[in-house]
Amino acid sequence: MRRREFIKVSSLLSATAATAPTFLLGGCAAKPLPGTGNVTATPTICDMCFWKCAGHVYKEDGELWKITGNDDDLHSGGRLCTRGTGGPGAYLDPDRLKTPLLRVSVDGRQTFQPVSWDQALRFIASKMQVIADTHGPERMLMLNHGAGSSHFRHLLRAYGSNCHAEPAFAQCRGPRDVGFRLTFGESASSPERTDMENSRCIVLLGSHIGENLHNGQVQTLAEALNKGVTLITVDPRFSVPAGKSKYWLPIKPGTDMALLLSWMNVLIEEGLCDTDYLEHYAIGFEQVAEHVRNYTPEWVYLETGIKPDVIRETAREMAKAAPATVVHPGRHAVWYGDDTQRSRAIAMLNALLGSWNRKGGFYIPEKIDLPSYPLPDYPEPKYRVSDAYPGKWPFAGQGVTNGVIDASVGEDAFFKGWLVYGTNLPQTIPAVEEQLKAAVDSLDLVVVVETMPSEMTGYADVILPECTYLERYDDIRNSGERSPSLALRMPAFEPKYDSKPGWWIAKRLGHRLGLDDYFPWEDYSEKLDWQLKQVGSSLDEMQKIGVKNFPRKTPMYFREGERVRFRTPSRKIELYSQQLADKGFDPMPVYTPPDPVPKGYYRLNYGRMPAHTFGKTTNNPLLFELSPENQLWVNPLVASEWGIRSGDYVRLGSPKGVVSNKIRVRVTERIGPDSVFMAHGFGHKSKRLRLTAGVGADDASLMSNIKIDPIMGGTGMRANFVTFVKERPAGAAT
Ligand SMILES: Nc1nc2c(c(=O)[nH]1)N[C@H]1C(S)=C(S)[C@@H](COP(=O)(O)OP(=O)(O)OC[C@H]3O[C@@H](n4cnc5c(=O)[nH]c(N)nc54)[C@H](O)[C@@H]3O)O[C@H]1N2
Ligand SMILES: Nc1nc2c(c(=O)[nH]1)N[C@H]1C(S)=C(S)[C@@H](COP(=O)(O)OP(=O)(O)OC[C@H]3O[C@@H](n4cnc5c(=O)[nH]c(N)nc54)[C@H](O)[C@@H]3O)O[C@H]1N2
Ligand code: SF4
Ligand SMILES: [Mo]
Repeated sequence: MRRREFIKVSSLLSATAATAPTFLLGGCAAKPLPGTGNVTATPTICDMCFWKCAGHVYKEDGELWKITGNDDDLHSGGRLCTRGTGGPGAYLDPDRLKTPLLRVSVDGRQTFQPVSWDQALRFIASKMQVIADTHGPERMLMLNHGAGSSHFRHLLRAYGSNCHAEPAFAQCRGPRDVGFRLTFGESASSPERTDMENSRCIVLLGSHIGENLHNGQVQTLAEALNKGVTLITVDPRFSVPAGKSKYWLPIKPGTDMALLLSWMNVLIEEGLCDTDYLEHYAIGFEQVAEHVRNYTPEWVYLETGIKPDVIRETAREMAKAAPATVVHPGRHAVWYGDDTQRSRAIAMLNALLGSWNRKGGFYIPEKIDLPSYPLPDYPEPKYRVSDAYPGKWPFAGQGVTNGVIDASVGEDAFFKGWLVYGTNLPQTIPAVEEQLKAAVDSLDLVVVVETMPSEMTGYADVILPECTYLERYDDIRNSGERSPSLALRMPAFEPKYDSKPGWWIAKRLGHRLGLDDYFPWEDYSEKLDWQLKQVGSSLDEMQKIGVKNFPRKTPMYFREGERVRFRTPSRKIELYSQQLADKGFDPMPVYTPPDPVPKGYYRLNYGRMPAHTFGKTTNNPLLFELSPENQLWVNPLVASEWGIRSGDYVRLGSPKGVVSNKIRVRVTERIGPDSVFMAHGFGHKSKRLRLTAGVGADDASLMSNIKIDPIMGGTGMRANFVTFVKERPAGAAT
């Protein structure tokens, strides 16, 4: 078993060396039997995506051997996915940022110059001080993603700004969380609080779980399938879960709302709703009944292409299994701009089935009450992030990336400085490049904290090289789940090159800003140890075990007949939303047909591939070797019309004249003739990402028709069209 893992890694490495800049796994390749030397195991929390699986870094005689899951970690089922196992590639990547870099002008040309940490931090602190003195600290904005952001959030709070925005909201799950909150008073959480392991019926709309590889979630779906769950997958593409489903509904893209409303119609018309639950907990049932009356399966068939008897049969399947039915809330929910309303429709359907906080539907997450380290209070900021775009997106609840970027353009811009942590905005926000350029032209300071020379670093004044997750402490993992647990990330290695842990950077910058009181620890481990001791553990214990599980203190589901006060204005589940009506929005979701596909064009469909996380792993030598490029799924009819075959390389063009990099074609019946499909995260432009630069196509660059959700500012990305471009245009990258 061990030997096989070893061979796999070493053969990967030798193959990599042929195409990639050479790197070595410490010399363990020379050892005949791995695991026979002095083996140590250091706890970690994977950072290859945002799911946070706990694992161990194994070293043999001090050299990296492998990373595996932590058996005690219920969140990951004790296993890491392909990307998690490829974590060493992030540490060993020779293209990593190695030293702080400062933008300078040499002979009239701008370039980055390596500088010391002292110089870099002095520069940043002096600019931040001027911003605070001249405009107020709230004018400093953080754009961030990932667990490591917490150190910099803390720094900015101490400095006086609570303005931040992350793509995980406006480019990802914002509409879902807002839609669920409007309905149930709570979000669907991350990790999602779906009780799939106890479900008897699971409905997926999009949500290509299996390609979307959030480890624990894939395992619970697999478990449910083993137990004979009825899986209903709604996806225009024959996705991985579609292949495992009892019902695959190949819906016409962009028409899910009609289907959801029709399912509600069937449940209500056929008396299949959980009336006790609704009487007890919900308001607005009569209005919903009236509202969905016209969304008959016959009418909806014309919109969705899903036959009326299939709509009825699947609704009955859901009702039969209810409340152990979960209509999955999805995660990447920014589709057509009416996404909060679509997410509300999903929430409402779950409510009609009585599945919210019932076994097999959704559970009530519980986490540990982990005290914060005693520190001075943060100063009270004068402005909130929403003051940067007054009157817009009333239900956003969090910073909206597009809004804050707009509010950074021009002399009178609201924001004067940015701290960007762990997010690659040029690839992450479609059609943003012009705005980004205008923003960084206006800003007084742009700091980018990164591990890799991503496209975003090209916009920075100062680039700070953070060490990877394998070389640092971060905050304790304490997420709400079915059973509470704590998990530790600690350094398995010294930081490579001149990179530093985030906590160290934040502390040093805090020192230069006179904020020492907020950073009383010499080493972050002191802070973690203090926190752990408050809950009966210690750093010492966690260094040995990595994950500590605690018993639940509260019930996981509503108890029979229990009185519940929901966190909505009415204290009930709001099928009818007065909150939305008061702000001029539809109180119940209304279906709007999607824009039709222009002649000669195809819908640009996109999603995940198992071996990569967006563009953040495509340069990882181990994962590059497994999956070097993305592919374009093309229906055989389309392929024959254009005379293209599997394996050919093509370019795509957008209606705005943008032409993509070359992308390899995969001709397959699994996609319909109105769309093409690719994985997001490829087509990097940064030449310093030497493996992946110019490889594959970037979906974001082809998106120009963006549908902003008026309720919360989400970036609807699915209303985009592409066509095939025969000739290589002048100036194309590859
Ligand atoms: N391996 C891997 N796993 C990941 C990630 C990763 O980068 N790599 N990222 C993680 C993150 S942050 C997120 S947000 C999630 C995202 O993962 P999901 O939430 O699952 O993403 P979706 O956009 O819902 O799903 C994409 C699917 O929607 C289908 N689709 C396209 N248009 C329509 C439509 O109009 N109607 C319906 N019903 N389906 C449609 C596509 O064919 C595709 O199968 O994945 C997570 N998991
Ligand atoms: N066109 C299009 N756009 C999308 C999507 C899509 O499918 N298509 N998906 C959307 C979704 S669901 C999401 S969640 C967002 C995600 O978008 P982002 O949050 O921007 O995620 P990544 O693109 O993975 O960029 C993460 C960056 O963090 C850097 N990084 C990695 N590890 C570390 C670390 O330890 N420290 C620091 N400081 N930096 C690190 C990586 O090098 C990388 O440049 O994108 C959204 N945008
Ligand atoms: S799902 Fe995979 S990449 Fe994401 S944290 Fe878990 S092991 Fe790491
Ligand atoms: Mo996401």
